[in-house]
This record gives sequence, structure tokens and C-alpha cells, in this order.
Amino acid sequence: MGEELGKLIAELDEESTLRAVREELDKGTDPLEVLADLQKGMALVGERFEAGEYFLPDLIMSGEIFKGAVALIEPLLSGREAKSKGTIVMGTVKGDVHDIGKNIVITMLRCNGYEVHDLGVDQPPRAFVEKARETGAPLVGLSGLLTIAFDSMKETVQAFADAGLRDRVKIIIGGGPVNQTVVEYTGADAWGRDPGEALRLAERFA
Ligand code: B12
Repeated sequence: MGEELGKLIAELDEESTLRAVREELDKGTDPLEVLADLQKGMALVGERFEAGEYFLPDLIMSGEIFKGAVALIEPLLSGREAKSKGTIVMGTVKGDVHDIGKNIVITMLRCNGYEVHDLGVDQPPRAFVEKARETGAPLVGLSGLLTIAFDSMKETVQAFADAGLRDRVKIIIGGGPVNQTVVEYTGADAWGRDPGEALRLAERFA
């Protein structure tokens, strides 16, 4: 199924993608598995964009289809748990407006009992510092998909050090190209590949 669903979204076929998602969920396929398959399709969209086969409107279209699919999946993620396990501040860093992945991570964390303060997109370092100070959150999550976002992440980590908060706040990062090398470059504490890893990091740090 995975390959099929990925192909449908990569072809920007909204109707068939949403129908296939519904069918999978009705069959009882794990919603996180469905999400992972859709994400593979988005990676294909990215490759086609890079190859000059797709253009900006196609990226926008893929994002809209993905959001439609997430709307079908989300109700199945919620209701898993409710009581607050910890507080987390999350946002997409300065210069970057990609938020689909961040929003999925936030849904997953909230559904698993975390209180998440979502700052939104294109957020400067001080926004993260101010919110962490105001809420007392022990964990901050930075999302970014552009390579230029790595510098914003680094600046954000530095801003916590400048504010004297680095000792009590753990910082995790994520988003398409993020890996361990980016953790070392930015000075963050850890990175996560998907909502499941984000949850494990929250359990460790929040
Ligand atoms: C959809 C999309 C868009 C949409 C975004 C809509 C939205 N509301 O988010 C729009 C059209 C706005 C867009 C714009 C642009 N985009 Co764009 N976009 C994409 C695309 C196709 C999919 C991204 C996506 O949603 N993926 C699906 C989600 C679910 O995956 P994810 O974000 O990685 O999130 C998962 C994990 O990473 C993790 N995660 C995410 N955040 C966090 C945070 C933490 C703390 C943790 C633990 C985990 C975690 O969990 C998530 C769920 O599994 C990618 C291609 C790709 N390969 O990703 C290009 C891509 C990211 N875009 C790209 C580019 C170039 C652009 C533009 C510059 C294009 C332009 N010329 O204007 C602009 C930049 C605008 C800006 N300033 O940010 C490039 C980036 C290249 C680079 N190296 O920097 C990519 C890689 C495409 C490509 N191959 O060229 N884009």
C-alpha cells in the first residue's frame, strides 16, 4: 500500500489520495504508518521540484493534499490520552514557513498528554526564549526544512545560552534534512526523524 499511496500524492491526485487514506484507515492500518507513506510521497514531490519537473504551485498543491489527509488521520490519533505530562514550546525557526511536519508532531505530543505551546512559523530566537521563560517549559522543539534554517536553529540555541536558560532547557530539532551533524552544528541536544521519535524525546526531556 505504502508505495501506492506515496505515488498518488506525488502525482498530486487529491481525490484518489484522500480515498486511499480513508480506505487504509477503514481497514485498520496504523494511522502513523499511513502518515509515513504520505511523507514518502512528499519526498518524491521534493525530488521532482529539484529536478525542475514540478514548480512552486505543485509544492503548494502537495501541501494542501497532505493537510487534507492529516485531517482524516488526526481524529484517530487524538483520544489516546489526555492528562498533562509536561510542557513543550514548539515552532518553525526564522526564515522558514514549512509547518506541516511540525503540526503533526504537535498533534502527536498533545494526543499523548503534553501541553504544547505552538509559536507558528518564521519565529525569531527571542520568541522561543520568551515563551520558554513565560511557561517554564523544560523542552523546546525547533522545526525547519530549509538548509538556511540550520543557522536560525543555531542562533536560537545561542539565544537560550545568552538568556542564561540553556542549563534548564533541552532543545530538540527536526524537519526534512535534519540529522546528527545538524545537532552538532546547532548545539541542540537531540533530533527526531518522525512523530514517534519526537514523543520518545519528550518522554526523556519534558
Ligand atoms: C510542501 C512544501 C512546501 C510548502 C509548505 C507548506 C506548509 N504549510 O508547510 C510551500 C509551498 C509553502 C513551500 C515553500 C518553499 N519551499 Co518547500 N517543500 C515542501 C515539500 C514538498 C514537503 C514538505 C513537507 O511538508 N513534508 C512532509 C512533512 C510531514 O515532513 P517534515 O516536515 O520533514 O516533518 C516530519 C519530520 O521531519 C519530523 N519533524 C518535523 N519537525 C520536527 C521538529 C522536531 C522537534 C522533531 C523532533 C521532529 C520534527 O516529524 C514530521 C512528521 O513526520 C518539501 C520536500 C521534502 N522533501 O520535504 C519541499 C522543500 C522543503 N521546499 C524547498 C524549497 C526550496 C522551498 C522554497 C524556497 C521554494 C521557493 N522557491 O519559494 C519555499 C520556502 C519558503 C520558506 N521561506 O520557508 C526545498 C528545500 C531545499 C533546501 N535544501 O533548503 C524542499 C526540500 C524541496 C526540494 N527538494 O527542493 N514548500
